[in-house]
Amino acid sequence: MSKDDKILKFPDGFLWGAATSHFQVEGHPKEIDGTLSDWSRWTKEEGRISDKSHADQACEFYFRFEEDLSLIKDLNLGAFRLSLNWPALLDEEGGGQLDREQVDYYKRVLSGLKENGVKTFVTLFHFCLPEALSRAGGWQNPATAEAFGRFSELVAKELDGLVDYWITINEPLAYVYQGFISGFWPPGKSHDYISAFTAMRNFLYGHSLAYDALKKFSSAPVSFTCHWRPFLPKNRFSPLDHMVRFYRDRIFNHLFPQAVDEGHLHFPQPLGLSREIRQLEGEIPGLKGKCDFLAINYYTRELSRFKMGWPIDIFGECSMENELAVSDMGWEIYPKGLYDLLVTETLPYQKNGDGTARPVVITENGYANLFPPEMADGDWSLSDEQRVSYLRLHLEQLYRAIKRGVDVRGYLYWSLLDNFEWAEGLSARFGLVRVSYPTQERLLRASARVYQEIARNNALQL
Ligand code: IFM
Repeated sequence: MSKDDKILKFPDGFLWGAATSHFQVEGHPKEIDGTLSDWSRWTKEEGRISDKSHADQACEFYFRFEEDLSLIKDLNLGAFRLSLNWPALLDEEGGGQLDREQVDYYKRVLSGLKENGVKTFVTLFHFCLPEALSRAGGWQNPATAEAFGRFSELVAKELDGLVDYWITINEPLAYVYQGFISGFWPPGKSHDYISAFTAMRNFLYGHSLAYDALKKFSSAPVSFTCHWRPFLPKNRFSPLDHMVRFYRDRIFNHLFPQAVDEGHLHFPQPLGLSREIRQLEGEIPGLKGKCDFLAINYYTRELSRFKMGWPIDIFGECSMENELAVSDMGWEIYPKGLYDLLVTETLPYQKNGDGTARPVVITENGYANLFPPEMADGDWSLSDEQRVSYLRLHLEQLYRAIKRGVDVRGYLYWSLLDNFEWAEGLSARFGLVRVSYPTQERLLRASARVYQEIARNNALQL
């Protein structure tokens, strides 16, 4: 291997960044009494969060963002992804306006980033609904999509110029899966496929409305993120495991981007034989082609398997038996999946309707360890070799894909900080930066220092 082979140089202008979302980091004071959003209520309900923690303080980003902006700068990051707290942004007086104090807060955060030359990625829906909309049926109700469109217009008017990339909806299929199939997230339904498919349709409708609303005021590119997961049959000799793999892949990975590109929703057969599902199919007016860049979140693969039972469930289940090393989330580490999805599986979505190329951004990728929330001091977890290895292996695959001609413009590590990991609470730590929750002390992990160098050199040294 020559000296040059050991340094993987990324394209000039490649964006190195980190991602977060509001509920997971903000510790927003309005969330504390549990009435603002579905998630603030959910965290107060018995048995919802596995380590019994909540997000009332989280990383106190709402109060400490200046410190965190300095971290972003120190780490040489050129991009940062955050999400807007839709519930907190709505004016309590009603009247369909935004709360001025909250708008000012986001303006300060975004201006701070831009003053440091950091490109801003802003997500409009990252899993949290205003409580009133949630009580009125949430994403099962098209009124939520319409409210989302109106909200998007209000923020676009306010934040135009401070946002470089818009993301309307984060991981719609992960949300639908957890909210309507596993039941681990609000609204807590389990194996309710009709509600899940109804929510998908409304997400598509909401995305279309939000896209138009943003475009009225902003020239920044707009997309949604896909949590992309390679599905493989648990037993490659089992036709039933292959069948399950096929349906899980079609729905989880392809349904949303395909519907956006085609402008209408259709489910693989035999789902369309059900009258209720058939009614959800068809054109979504105005949706076609509303995606300016492909935003991919990638973590792991899934081994799918058939499950005996009646009625027969073509979606089967995810096998709990792993074949590769796993993170503390139980997620198999499968860097090659990132390469495969970039060079093969997402190819149809890397083109606009007119055949021109649609660029790709990796909007999340990261590794979690579990440590109890109350660990405050000591040398725990600063030496995070597994995260360093995960990061490097994935970047190597990303580099290979770029070399093969895939137009990837940036990579955002999930996450800048340890934060509130939904049903897993504060224990699942994804951060480059360790957060000690009782004290809120931030300390750079080894991975942060490795990433800092990669970003500085725009290169990965093997
Ligand atoms: O923490 C989440 C994030 O909110 C959405 N994507 C996956 C991450 C890790 O589970």
